[in-house]
Amino acid sequence: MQVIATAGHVDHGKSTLVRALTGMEPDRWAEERRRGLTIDLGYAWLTLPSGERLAFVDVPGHERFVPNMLAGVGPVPAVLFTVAADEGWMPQSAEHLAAIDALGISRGLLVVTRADLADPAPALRDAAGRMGRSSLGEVPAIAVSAVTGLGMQELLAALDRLVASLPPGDPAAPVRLWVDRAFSIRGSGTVVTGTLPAGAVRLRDELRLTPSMRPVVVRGIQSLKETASEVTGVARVALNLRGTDTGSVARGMALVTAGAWTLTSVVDVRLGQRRPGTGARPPRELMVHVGSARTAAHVRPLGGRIARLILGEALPLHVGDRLLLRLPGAPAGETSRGSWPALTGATVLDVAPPAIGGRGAATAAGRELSSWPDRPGAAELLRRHGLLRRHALAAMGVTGTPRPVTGDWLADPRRWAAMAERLAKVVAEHAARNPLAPGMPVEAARAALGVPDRRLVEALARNGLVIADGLLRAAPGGGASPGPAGRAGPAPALPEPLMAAVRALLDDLAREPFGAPEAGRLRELGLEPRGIAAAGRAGLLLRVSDQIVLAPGADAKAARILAGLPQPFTTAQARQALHTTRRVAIPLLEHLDRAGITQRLPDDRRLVRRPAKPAG
Ligand SMILES: Nc1nc2c(ncn2[C@@H]2O[C@H](COP(=O)(O)OP(=O)(O)O)[C@@H](O)[C@H]2O)c(=O)[nH]1
Ligand SMILES: [Mg+2]
Repeated sequence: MQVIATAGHVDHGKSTLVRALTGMEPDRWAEERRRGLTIDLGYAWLTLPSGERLAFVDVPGHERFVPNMLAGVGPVPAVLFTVAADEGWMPQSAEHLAAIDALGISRGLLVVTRADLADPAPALRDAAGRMGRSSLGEVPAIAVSAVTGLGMQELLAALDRLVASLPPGDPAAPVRLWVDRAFSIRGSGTVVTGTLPAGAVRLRDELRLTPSMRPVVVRGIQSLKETASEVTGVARVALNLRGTDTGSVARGMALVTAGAWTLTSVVDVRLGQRRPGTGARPPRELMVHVGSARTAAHVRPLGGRIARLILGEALPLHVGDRLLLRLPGAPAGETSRGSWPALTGATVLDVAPPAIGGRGAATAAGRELSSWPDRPGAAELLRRHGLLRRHALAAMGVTGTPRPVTGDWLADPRRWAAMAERLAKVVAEHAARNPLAPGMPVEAARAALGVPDRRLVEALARNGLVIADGLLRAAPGGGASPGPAGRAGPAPALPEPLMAAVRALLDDLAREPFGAPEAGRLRELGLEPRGIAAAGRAGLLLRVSDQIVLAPGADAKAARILAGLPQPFTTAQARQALHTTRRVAIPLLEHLDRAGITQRLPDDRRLVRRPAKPAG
């Protein structure tokens, strides 16, 4: 199936043509039929000679109903453009063509109607020329008369050729069904209709209703009045919904696949290029039309053809979506040079744009976006955002995402490398500011980098940093931190006053290896617990307990001495052999127990279980 919208000035025979082709009445309202005037969208369909089915969305041609016309043309891929032979090109002919052009619709037919009333050739020539300069380009043109039947067979054949040439919808695409009608049927609840451009809807599918994103369940499907269990775009569909009441559904809302669209009220766009007066600045307020939706938008120019739109209502969008921008209250048709046209198109470049600060940032953003293609991909979006979750990128409408850096996070390679560099710097700075701290808390590093997830910090740390107990520091041998190569690998540089105190302590210990300094001596040297811990981590001191500090290797030396005693030995024997006091001997023996060098027996005596590794 395909769907095509009519277009053209009021009374140029659109509804008559649809009626003649389909045998159905597109003007649904009594008022429309009484006045012979299409006010709202009408729907009708036929089976073409080829067997292919074609649905029409018949639009109003009167200038008062332009928003309804746009809601009909918005979601369809092709148009049937009518011009009356006896009237020729008229204001709404121009306005409809401008809308088609702004939406970028490139497929269609020109039908010169009422050919029984005047020679169709001049109107045809004129219209074909104007359409040729629009997104439609050169399209097949046919003169018809609904009264005499002239050209109707030819028109059917042309429609068949057009339908055959239209791209089929991608059945795997996410669903976005713009609601163009919503009503209730007694006994079956809410029914919405719309043009499904792509994707599939099945019975019992759960979809989201924008903008509330309320879940609704499909409990009935009809396409062209036939009941179905599944429908695939392109199609006209009517869905019976559970989970909502009619009062809460209206034209302009959309039924969307959960998680597949970004519901956004801020977008960065490239304004349509087919506008006269290239120097014209966009107005501050515009109406935005997309699908069957319309909303007011505040326009912030970002330089060149790039602008940020702040939408009055959130819309489900993808990058690459085409918007129609309408100047509210502007006269139909094209406007004079230098002023902004009544209708222009815009291409959505970013559906979740970052906040922009001052003028300089705006100009930079505009410059960056100017270089983007109309359908940005993962590379462009990641370059701008740095980091994006995979599902967020999918909801922007980008498929084929690159490999995540961690979890479901995707990163721009250059930004990622810069972040790794910055993390190393932040950690080094933290170490310099807090020489006695065992490392930088991961959470603090996350905040300093301004990244949203600590897993990212962990992934970034893989390059030259280590994390232990939630603390980040330079990896030994990682080359990130210069330092003397001690027995425990390169140690972080310690501040000079601390180093001086450590040297004095090691001098004491060289004379009396197990004569751990008393609290008074430590105070005298200015050695506090944090300093001792830092020197311990640097391998400059051996921390036996919180109070007992010895030179590195003192434990191995003690083990060798104790191995020379008759086994098992008592604490007193050990204390004498080591020439020390109980204050040092007991924590030192417990330290050796923990290291598995000695074993404490139930009677408090000990055995040396294995010779200690040679010192050094
Ligand atoms: N003589 C003649 N009148 C036509 C033809 N097509 C439409 N009309 C008349 O033109 C008027 C407007 O037609 P309608 O289909 O409502 O125009 P719409 O506003 O474009 O939908 C009606 O009075 C039609 O009967 C035609 O081919 N020949
Ligand atoms: Mg009509």
